[in-house]
Amino acid sequence: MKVKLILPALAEAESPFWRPIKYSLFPPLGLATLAAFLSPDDEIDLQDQHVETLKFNDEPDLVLIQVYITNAYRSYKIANSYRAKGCYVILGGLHVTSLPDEAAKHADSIFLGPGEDTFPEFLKDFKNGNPKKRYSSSVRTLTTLPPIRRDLIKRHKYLVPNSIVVTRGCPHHCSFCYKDAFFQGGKSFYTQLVDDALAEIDRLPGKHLYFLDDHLLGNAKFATDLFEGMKGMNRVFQAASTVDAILRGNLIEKAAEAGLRSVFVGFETFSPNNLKQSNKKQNLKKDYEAAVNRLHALGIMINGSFVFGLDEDDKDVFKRTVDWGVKNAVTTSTYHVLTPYPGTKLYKDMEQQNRIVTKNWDLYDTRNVVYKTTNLSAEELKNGYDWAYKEFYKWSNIFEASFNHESHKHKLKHLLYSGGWKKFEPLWNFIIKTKNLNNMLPLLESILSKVNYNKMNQSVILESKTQINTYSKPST
Ligand code: B12
Ligand code: SF4
Repeated sequence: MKVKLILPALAEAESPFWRPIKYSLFPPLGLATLAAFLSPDDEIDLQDQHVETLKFNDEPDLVLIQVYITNAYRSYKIANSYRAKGCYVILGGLHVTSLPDEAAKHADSIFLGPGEDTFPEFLKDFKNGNPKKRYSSSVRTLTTLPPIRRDLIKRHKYLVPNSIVVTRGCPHHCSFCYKDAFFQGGKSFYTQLVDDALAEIDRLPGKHLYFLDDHLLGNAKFATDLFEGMKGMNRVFQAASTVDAILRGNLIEKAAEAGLRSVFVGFETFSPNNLKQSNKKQNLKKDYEAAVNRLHALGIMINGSFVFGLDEDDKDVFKRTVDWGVKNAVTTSTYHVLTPYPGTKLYKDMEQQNRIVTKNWDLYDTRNVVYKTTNLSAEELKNGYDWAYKEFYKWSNIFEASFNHESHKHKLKHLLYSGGWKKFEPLWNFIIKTKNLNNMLPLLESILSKVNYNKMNQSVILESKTQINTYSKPST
């Protein structure tokens, strides 16, 4: 059978803010995961519109499309055109799970939640000629999965071809997060077997890995065993964690020993009321600066995530947040305008309060204001968000933040990583055009090389270890 798997480009692909490098980072891992359930005899074509021009002159038997919120309209168009040719089209992913009735109008079958249990079930039904209209995931396990079809990924087109996920979901329940909606009907946080995860890592060439897990440190037992197993594998990796997990116990030291060199941290807001509004209990009463110091003492760079537009935010929030990041030598900051994704608690609350102002999903990209604000006007929020990005990534601030590190090596790494990520767009575009992106990986690996601890750093670790006693209460 001929099967086509498509990741349509996000709406931003046509906007002036399109940054080709941001969308040439990761290959379509979800689709390569699903492809593993197909037969070796199937003729498979996996296309990612972020890095290649889609071919439409084919007539596959089966078309799978991954739908995110801001590629939804494009996905529906592609689905309609293949259905018009008589191909069987199935849609799945986050947005289909949030709004199944909307998606169902453009598909022969739709899939809610993760696909590891439902896609193989569908394949059986499809072969028997009686596929269902709707499949909802309920069996949540990552054991005995066939190896991801990484051979279908065009590695040279990505800066980070070695993306990997060894857990699914997260133990927390933030009200703006997709997580609860996506995983409803079954477990919302589960892990691979450690040996399977290590085997998957072993199959990946080179040194660098990027864990796309929502919270790699979320299950302490699993993470401890994983990091133990990774020692000696000579890897450098990037991942995501919460402030809480960074401060608790000594898991973060184990992660650093295993090769963790940069971490995405959801700080989101400094206001306790905003944290309560977002049900982000795990951040309440946590000392963000202690977390930052602890990471820096371990030579780990930080990508801080911050949300603007929560109800307590005022006009000063933008400057406060940027200044804090610079002062605390945060390497990169990701700012978001609060976005009520359909299916989330935040969306339901806002809809009840009549605060949703548009349902144009193309605008739900965390750069636009799609709801009625409270303290700030929509214009102030949008301008403040744009200002924060410009301000944080001004050369003077990049230099100042870099120089706030103790070690010279960390200063240099910070400068190269932050400057390289935001300041050389034309160069990135040139490298992408000349198809040399994957050749940049050794440079990334060297920027992520180890910063050796020194006496000063050790004392910071000890200081933060004494502080953790006060924060050690698990928050889930
Ligand atoms: C990689 C990634 C990206 C990449 C995406 C491109 C790519 N090549 O994958 C890039 C960097 C472009 C990106 C950008 C953004 N992202 Co992003 N990203 C992720 C991340 C970290 C991993 C995705 C992944 O690979 N997951 C692992 C695979 C195995 O799971 P999966 O893709 O979901 O696929 C499974 C199922 O969904 C299902 N499935 C999927 N498609 C289909 C199709 C069919 C037919 C079937 C049967 C099943 C099926 O089966 C798969 C196996 O179970 C997720 C977080 C996460 N952990 O998922 C956030 C996430 C998707 N991103 C998010 C956000 C907010 C953004 C940004 C808006 C951030 C920003 N401010 O710029 C932008 C724009 C996204 C948008 N406009 O919608 C949110 C989405 C919220 C939402 N409700 O849409 C997430 C969930 C993070 C979070 N915790 O909030 N992102
Ligand atoms: S901690 Fe992160 S992934 Fe987990 S529920 Fe909150 S926002 Fe979502």
